[in-house]
Amino acid sequence: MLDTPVTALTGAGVSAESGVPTFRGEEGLWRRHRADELATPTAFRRDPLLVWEWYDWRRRLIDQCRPNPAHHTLASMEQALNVFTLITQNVDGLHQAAGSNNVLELHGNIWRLRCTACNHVCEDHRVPLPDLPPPCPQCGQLLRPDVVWFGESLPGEILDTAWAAAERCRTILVIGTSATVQPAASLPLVALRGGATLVEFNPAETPLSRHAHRVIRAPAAQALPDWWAVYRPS
Ligand code: BJW
Ligand code: ZN
Repeated sequence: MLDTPVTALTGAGVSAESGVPTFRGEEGLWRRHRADELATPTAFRRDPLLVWEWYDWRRRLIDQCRPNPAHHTLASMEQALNVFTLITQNVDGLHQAAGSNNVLELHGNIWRLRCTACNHVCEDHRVPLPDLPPPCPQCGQLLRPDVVWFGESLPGEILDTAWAAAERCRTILVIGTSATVQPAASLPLVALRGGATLVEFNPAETPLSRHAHRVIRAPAAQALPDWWAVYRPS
C-alpha cells in the first residue's frame, strides 16, 4: 500500500458532517436556490449583487465550519502514502484546514476572488465582505468568486494533473459526491479504465455505485477513518 498510487475524489458530502450544505438531495442548496440564477456566468452578468449575496451567505456559513474526521483522514493519507493525490470539487477550503498540503481544487475556492476586468486574484477571508459586490483592489472593477460555474472551463492545469492521477492510480476513493457533474464525474471512470479498484463512500446510491468494487454506505466522517484503520500501511 505504501508505494501504491492512491487517488481520492471528494464532493460536498465529505463536508456535510462539518455543517456545509450539499447541493443535491433533500437538504441540498439546489432545493431552495436555483443553479441557473446563481451559479452561471449569465446569472452573474444579469445580477451580480444577487449572486454575491448568496456567496457572502455561504462564506459566513462555511466560516463557522471545521474539518471533520474524514478531512483529517485524507490529510493523514497524504502523510503516510508515497503516491497520493487529493482531488476535490469542494470550494470550502476544509481539506487545507485539516492539514492537506496538496489539494487539486477542480471548482475553485470560495475564499478567493477574481477581477472580471484585469484578472487580479486575491484571497479574502472577511465575513461578511464590507462591500457587495466587492471592487477590485487593483482596478476598481467588479470582483467575482474564483469558483467554476456551469458552462465554464475547469482550470486546465489542475484538471490535467487530476486526470493523470486518475489514469495512474491503483485505488480510487470516491467520497461524498453525487458523481453527476462533468468532467469531475468522469475521473473515477478513467481510473477504472486504467485497472484501478474503486471504493465509494456514500450513504446514497450514485451512477458510479454499480461500477464500484466496494461501496461503503455510511457517512464519510465515520466510514473513512474506519477504512483507513484497516488499510493504512503499518
Ligand atoms: C455524503 C454525506 C456524508 C451526503 N458522507 N457522503 C457532459 C455531459 C453533460 C453535461 C456536461 C458535460 N460536460 C459539461 C457539462 C455541463 C456541466 C454538467 O456537468 N452538468 C451536469 C449537471 C449535467 N458541467 C459544467 O458546466 C462544467 N464545465 C465544463 O465542463 O466546461 C466545459 C463544457 C461546458 C458546457 C458544456 C460542455 C463542456 C463546470 C461544472 C461546475 C460545477 N460548479 C458547481 C458550483 C461550484 C461553485 C460553488 O460551490 O458555488 O460545483 S455546481 C456543484 O456541483 C458544485 C459541486 O462541486 C458540484 C458537484 O456536486 P457534489 O460535490 O457531487 O455534491 P452533491 O450535492 O451533488 O452530492 C453530495 C453527495 O454526498 C450525495 O451523493 C450524498 O448522498 C452524499 N453525502 N452526506 C458521505 N456524510
Ligand atoms: Zn481588476
